Amino acid sequence: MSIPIVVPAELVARLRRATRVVALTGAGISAESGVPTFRDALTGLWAKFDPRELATPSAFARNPKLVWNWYAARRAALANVEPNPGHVALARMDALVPDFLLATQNVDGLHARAGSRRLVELHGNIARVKCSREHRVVDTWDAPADDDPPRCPHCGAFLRPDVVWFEEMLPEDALARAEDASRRADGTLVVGTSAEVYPAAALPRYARAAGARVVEVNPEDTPLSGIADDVLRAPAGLALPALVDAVWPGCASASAPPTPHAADTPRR
Ligand code: BJW
Repeated sequence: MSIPIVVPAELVARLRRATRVVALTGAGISAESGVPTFRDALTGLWAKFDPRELATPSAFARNPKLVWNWYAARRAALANVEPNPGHVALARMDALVPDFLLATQNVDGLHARAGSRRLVELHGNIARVKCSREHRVVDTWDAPADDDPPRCPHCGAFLRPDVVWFEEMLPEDALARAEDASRRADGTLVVGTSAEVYPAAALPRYARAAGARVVEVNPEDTPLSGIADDVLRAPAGLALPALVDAVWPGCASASAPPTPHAADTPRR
């Protein structure tokens, strides 16, 4: 039985008029693709680890093999997942809203695979690997004879995933684009994030201060629920297609590819 999603008429009217929309997504949007969120207990081999404690430079310094293997297992699992209707609905919005930006905290690459083009990845991308010393992205490396992480072909330091761990700076350009879009937005969507990790969690507050309508899509309450004008308490894979269909009737289809407009619009 599917949950009926009620999209308030005032929200429909506001989003239909909106020309500058920014969406912030977190792990929850990929949950329906089968990617575990950070708050979910991990399964199998990884059940005894707290993901938030593995995603730190000190965890990697202490036990590079453990952290490398955790990311390798997640990378392998991602090979078997597909974008879901929530990702597709945001790719549709990219094609429909003149000035749109999707800022994701996710490293899984599913938004790009769904067709989102005006996209910034605030916490990097798990598919890329970089040198842990010089931070140069590395495309190929030799599998080590032992079980340690592979080594940088240039300097011999361990390689690591090109993601942002706690206490590390976010990519400057990605963060600047997300902050700029938020400060100019007239509508903002906050989807599938616990909104506890900064600086990403501050973005909807900038949009709110700029006068944007704030829409949260999350089955659970978050620290941002209190500033949201509308809260859709439903899984993103149901709520986002319903939202897009209510605002732009007939445009939420999962099968229709994004229009050329999105891909051709220069990045701002
Ligand atoms: C669904 C659903 C469905 C389920 N549909 N929804 C200001 C104040 C306090 C602290 C700080 C601050 N500024 C900076 C900090 C420190 C720190 C921080 O924020 N700590 C907090 C924990 C307090 N921030 C940082 O360190 C950041 N760097 C930084 O600020 O640099 C400056 C600095 C330098 C030196 C010292 C100090 C600061 C970096 C943050 C990097 C975060 N990295 C990770 C790992 C990425 C790589 C990887 O994937 O492994 O990013 S941690 C993890 O959290 C990951 C996520 O992107 C991020 C956010 O999690 P997210 O996406 O919200 O997931 P969950 O699991 O928490 O929530 C899922 C949600 O989905 C839930 O709400 C569900 O209900 C919902 N959901 N199913 C819709 N179907």
